[in-house]
Amino acid sequence: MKITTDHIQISNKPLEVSHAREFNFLAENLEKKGLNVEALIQKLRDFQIAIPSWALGTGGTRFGRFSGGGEPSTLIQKIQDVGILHALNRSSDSISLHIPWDIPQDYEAIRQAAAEVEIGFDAVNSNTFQDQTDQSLSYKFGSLANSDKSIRELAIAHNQEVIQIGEKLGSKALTVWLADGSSFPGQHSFRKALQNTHESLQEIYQSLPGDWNMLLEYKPYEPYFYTTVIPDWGTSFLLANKLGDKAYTLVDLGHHLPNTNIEQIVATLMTEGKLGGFHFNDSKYGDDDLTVGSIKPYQLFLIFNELVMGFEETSNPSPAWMIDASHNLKDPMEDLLQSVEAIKLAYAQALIVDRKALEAVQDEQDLGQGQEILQDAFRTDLRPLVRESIRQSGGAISPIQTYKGLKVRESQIKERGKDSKASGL
Ligand code: LRH
Ligand code: MN
Repeated sequence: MKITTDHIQISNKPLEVSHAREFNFLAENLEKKGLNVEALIQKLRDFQIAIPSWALGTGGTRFGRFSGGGEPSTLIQKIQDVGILHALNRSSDSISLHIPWDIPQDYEAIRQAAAEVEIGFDAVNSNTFQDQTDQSLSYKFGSLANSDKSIRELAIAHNQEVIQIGEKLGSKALTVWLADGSSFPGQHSFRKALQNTHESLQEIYQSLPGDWNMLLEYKPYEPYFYTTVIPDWGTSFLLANKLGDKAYTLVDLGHHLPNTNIEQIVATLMTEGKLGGFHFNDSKYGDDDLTVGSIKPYQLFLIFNELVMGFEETSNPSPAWMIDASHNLKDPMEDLLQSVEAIKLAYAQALIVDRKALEAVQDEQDLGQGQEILQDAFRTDLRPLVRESIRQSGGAISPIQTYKGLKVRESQIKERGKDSKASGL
């Protein structure tokens, strides 16, 4: 199914009057606060979030998987689904591929399919946490960190192949999430594992094209349950510094031990100019990969508060914005539309924080007023502003309502069948 401008205009018609009333009321209040509403809208229109190819189907857990039907079973169908999201919210202009789950067979056809729906290719992800059917050596006990040099070389070669695939599609970054670790004390030498990882990453780093970045994703546990070789931001940062200017740390919101202050990690990485990207999702306990903003929306706001300050006060380059979620229960497309909206809302809230006032009360240690200033922004309903930014970009005033109204899932099921399955987790 392809979403046309007619689809958008017809579905926007009944919402235009109420939207205009809500937006004009909000815009008036924001201008009274000295905010430039047009500038806010432009920033929101420019803010694009990459969609993970592996989240367009129904994810599962080890206890079960309940497919919703009509899943994209080919890379072209995945690209078309991201095209549908982008047509609805004009905020998802690229797909992030995972190799080998999404190895292109016909590059020209893939590039053409993407161009037809106005999307590009964001960071490509390597995968040395699963053995492929024809694989000679196993990653069971690790890949880049493995004590066996031939297994490390296999994993290095895989990452180099992923870079070549990304180059043919116009990607500009390689994301390395290393599952390597141990599940029992005594299983491996922490220092040798880290040294092997550094040396392996150095070889991959040397294969990076000049204008590419390497994004090092950290995670405290799973699939191993005693150690992970890159468990936290500090180890990722340490390696990124050792590797060079093109290496950065990637922050997956679900990859933190309970109650970790992620907004402080973001501030520290930006101070060092090493914040390379995000995998947005939400979680209550572990790496739950839930809808962004569904559990801790205030934390998401505080993270964007640090990002907006960091853009003004540091030289950290603009990070790669990506979602990384797994949809076990909701319709994956609805879930992704909700996640993109939550991210844009948090960004909008951070953009209206009265920075001057906040800085002044911080100097005066007026803690109460500091909270008032932040929560005034967080508690301002900016949904009409986000909707207006999407409307001005030719999208749907309510992307989810339009998605449901157009019965997209029903037509995907008719077209692809109830049992079509997407490759991925
Ligand atoms: C690991 C992770 C990583 C991906 C995978 C799909 O938990 O966050 O980013 O490779 O999920
Ligand atoms: Mn991730």
